[in-house]
Amino acid sequence: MSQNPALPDTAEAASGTAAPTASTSPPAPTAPIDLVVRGGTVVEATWQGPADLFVAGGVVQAVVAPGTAVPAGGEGARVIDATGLLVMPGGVDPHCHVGFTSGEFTSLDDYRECTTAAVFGGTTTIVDFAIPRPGQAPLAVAHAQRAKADQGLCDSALHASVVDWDDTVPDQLRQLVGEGIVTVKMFTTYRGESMADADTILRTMQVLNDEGGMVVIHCESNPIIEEDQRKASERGEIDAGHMHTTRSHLAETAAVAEVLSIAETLGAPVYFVHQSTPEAIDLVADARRRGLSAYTESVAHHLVLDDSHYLGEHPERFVCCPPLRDRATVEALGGYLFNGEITTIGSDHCCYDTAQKLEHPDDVRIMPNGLPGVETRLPVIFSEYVSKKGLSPSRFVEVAATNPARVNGIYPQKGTLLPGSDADIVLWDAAAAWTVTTEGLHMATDYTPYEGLDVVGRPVTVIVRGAVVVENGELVDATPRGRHVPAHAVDLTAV
Ligand code: DUC
Ligand code: ZN
Ligand code: ZN
Repeated sequence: MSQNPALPDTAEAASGTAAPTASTSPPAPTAPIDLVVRGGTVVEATWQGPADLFVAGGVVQAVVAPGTAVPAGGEGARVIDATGLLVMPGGVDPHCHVGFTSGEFTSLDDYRECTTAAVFGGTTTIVDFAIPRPGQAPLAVAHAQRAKADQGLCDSALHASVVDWDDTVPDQLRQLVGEGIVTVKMFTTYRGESMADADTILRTMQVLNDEGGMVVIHCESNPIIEEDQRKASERGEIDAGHMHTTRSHLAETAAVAEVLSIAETLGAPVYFVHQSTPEAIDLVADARRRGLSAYTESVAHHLVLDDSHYLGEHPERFVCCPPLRDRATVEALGGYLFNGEITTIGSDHCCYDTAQKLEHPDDVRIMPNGLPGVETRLPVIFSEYVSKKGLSPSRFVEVAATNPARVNGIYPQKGTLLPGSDADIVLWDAAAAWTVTTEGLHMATDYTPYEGLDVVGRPVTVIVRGAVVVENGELVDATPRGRHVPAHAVDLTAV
């Protein structure tokens, strides 16, 4: 529960301190127990309390009362002592670009590198994007990206993407949904790259709505942005130091309003990525209250960092879209984390380095935009909101793991510790104090936007489908065991 009286928790999280439904006589496991996590405090989106976990064959078998004996056959199980630690479902990052090409730049990591950083940060599932370059077909691009999943240290799912409409797109979308790629990323901006027009957005939403899929969309009004950029360029203010003045709140709300109107016309679900302003979130929350399945994702950097970084020594390292906002906006955005209006938190991880950013230091229109963040998403949000502001650990799990799995159609395989779920588990030291440094992280770049930030709370041991991959902060198993996780039709009833 929130300890900040001004900021109520969601109803779900508020009821979440009830005793766990741990059983003293667990159901007979389907295989001998091979892993036991003992002595910790299990945190799920709906409850937290002392409990032990039984795992067999990479799958959670039971959540049991502390000290419950392992059923016969499991005498040789490995036992991990989680005393003093939180035991949470591994993080699910709903917004993670791996080796992402935009304009002339490709972000620097591959699946092995990105998922290595992910597991160090407590994330055990990433959702990547398959975004066609001009002229490419969505289906082929998705197949090519999906084929990389087995290079990962953890599992991944995929958003497809539609940029241009043609007669083949409906069948491609149906095939994608049939194969378990049910979310489709669209952009209202980046003309000539990934921008889709309103017709294409409407038609894509229509087909996906019929098939059980969902559009996930980057909303910034391209005409407004291009006009603001033109004026900024005339003033000689189109460099990284002016990034925050080139993409306005209004550009975001205008595009959100238009896309919501389309979704509402169709009765189609829609998920807004990286919402960075209270006005934009309010539009989505109001639509939800009118009965539309509309969802807000915020990303970690918008919830923590502000636009003062554009005035610092390395403004290019903070160039992202939407840009970092002023401190008052960041604070207001945080309130939506407490009041339940933010559905998920992603990273919008884009692993560019400083040299790439500085190829065009004076023009943010061609500078690669995006921040590295797959590894820092969970620690930074836990520290800023759970440790420092009293957000409940259950709400943290809800936005960082459970809801991302739900809206992406991969729950309850991912995002929970329910029996039958993949044993993706993070043991978390809520009291560990540390300082974020580039050297201490594992992303394939030369900087972190959180350099020098003092943080409380970190993952200690990370388990991927029953295998201990990170132990006491060290990578102990680099086996590329990642799999592509096919999604089922999105079930939004519980979100
Ligand atoms: N925003 C970013 O900051 N990076 C990648 C794409 C995007 O929309
Ligand atoms: Zn985006
Ligand atoms: Zn993105």
